[in-house]
Amino acid sequence: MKFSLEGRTYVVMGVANKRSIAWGIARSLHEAGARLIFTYANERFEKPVKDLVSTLEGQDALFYECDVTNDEAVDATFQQIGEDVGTIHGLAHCIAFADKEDLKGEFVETSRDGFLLSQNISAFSLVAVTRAAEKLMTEGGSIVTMTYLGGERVVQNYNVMGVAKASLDASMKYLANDLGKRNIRVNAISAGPIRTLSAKGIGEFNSVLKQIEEKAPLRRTVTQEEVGDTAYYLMSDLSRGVTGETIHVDSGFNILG
Ligand code: NDP
Ligand code: KAL
Repeated sequence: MKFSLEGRTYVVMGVANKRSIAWGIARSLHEAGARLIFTYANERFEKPVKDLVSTLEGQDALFYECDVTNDEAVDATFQQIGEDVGTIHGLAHCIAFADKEDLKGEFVETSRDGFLLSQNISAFSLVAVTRAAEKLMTEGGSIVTMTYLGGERVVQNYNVMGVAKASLDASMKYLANDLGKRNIRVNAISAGPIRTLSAKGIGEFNSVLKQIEEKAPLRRTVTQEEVGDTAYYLMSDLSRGVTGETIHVDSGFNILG
């Protein structure tokens, strides 16, 4: 039995399908008794997300469309959430995007538009949703974002997304400093590679997985469930003294030289 999150409400952003990391987080929070709110980028995803959530027994979830590139949409979404539920206790930000063309070859070839697009969706969005969500965290709260090792060091092909994750990681720390006085914590999970829709069709993904199986201390890749349980820890009072932190859920791969 988990430390209960009953009576608490969490916003989960970035469920695309059952393989999504956000879905692993949602299931873990659901098992702990939390009420969940889901956002998706556009109405195309409304039905698939609702169908998925209908498999969570006894979950009285709410759903909102929210494209994070649109300030009005972000503000309107959180205003509506406030009107519908009042207080929220946490938010999982599981959103990233870069143009496929910028995820291969040399980083030096990145275009201005490609650079700004990935920064906008993958890094600034954390600032925008935090600003809107914190108003609803009247009892304190916990914000968790998803990052990757490629923001700390050079990982082949990650390119423009690595620079976006470096920006996300720094944003996470500045936000933690701002919001700490209101007892709102902001942390990141750095996940090892997991086969999701985002990873689909990306060249060399299989060889990245193989490298983890061969070299990571645990000699295996990680699962959405393992990331979900770490998000649960960060959302719960078990982590009440932790903010501005990045927890690597990556079978220990990041410690290797
Ligand atoms: P998914 O493809 O399942 O999720 C990516 C999500 O980003 C989708 O739900 C997509 O929404 C959302 N998104 C993209 N653009 C927008 C937008 N403009 N507005 C709102 N939402 C948007 O992949 P993952 O679960 O792998 O990715 C989740 C997070 O985890 C990302 O930050 C990723 O960088 C990170 N991560 C992933 C790793 C992996 O190996 N998979 C490793 C480390 C970190 P929609 O479907 O509605 O378009
Ligand atoms: C070194 C790794 C290999 C892969 C390289 C780059 C991965 C970048 C992740 C980024 C989020 C992927 C995309 O933006 C894909 C996008 O261009 C096309 N896909 C889509 O539009 C789908 C339909 C939607 C749902 O996707 C999004 N994102 O909206 C990194 C690996 C080892 C680890 C990974 C995959 C990290 C990560 O950040 O996801």
